[in-house]
Amino acid sequence: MERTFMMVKPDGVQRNLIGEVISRFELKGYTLVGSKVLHITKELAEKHYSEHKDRPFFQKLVSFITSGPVFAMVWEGDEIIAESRRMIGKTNPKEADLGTIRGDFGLQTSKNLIHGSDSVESAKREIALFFDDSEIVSYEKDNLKWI
Ligand code: 3AN
Repeated sequence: MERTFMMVKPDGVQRNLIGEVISRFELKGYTLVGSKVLHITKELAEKHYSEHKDRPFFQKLVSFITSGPVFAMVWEGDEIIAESRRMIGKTNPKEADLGTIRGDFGLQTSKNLIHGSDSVESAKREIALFFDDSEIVSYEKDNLKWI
């Protein structure tokens, strides 16, 4: 079982896609173990995107992710890190396959609706940045044996 961090970005929240995103991961068979709506501070945004700090779009990225509330989530499941990235789709929504979240709902790289951790290390780091241990609930669903 793996855990990953995902976040519906400000554009996804404004476009009422929170429910759609939750639904896709629930229906796939994954378990939501933590979630909250929050308005990210500049400090948190800079930490979250620190790997991009030297990229030309860094300031735009920080101002976009702090421009409105986001919906932060911790999900759990079998190989969820790689599989959720496949379900999210490529960074540029125009290159993302139809059937992925970005491919179905997005048009621009700078407004690509959702973030998902890309490795075990970044998942651990990002979960710790956004959630206290007390905000994450461990539980097993009875339907797990059917998935
Ligand atoms: P992903 O979210 O697919 O893992 P990353 O980690 O390469 O993509 O980039 C993080 C975020 O930075 C992307 N989700 C996107 O919002 C933004 N981004 C990436 N490349 C560009 C770009 N060339 N121009 C503007 N924003 C970008």
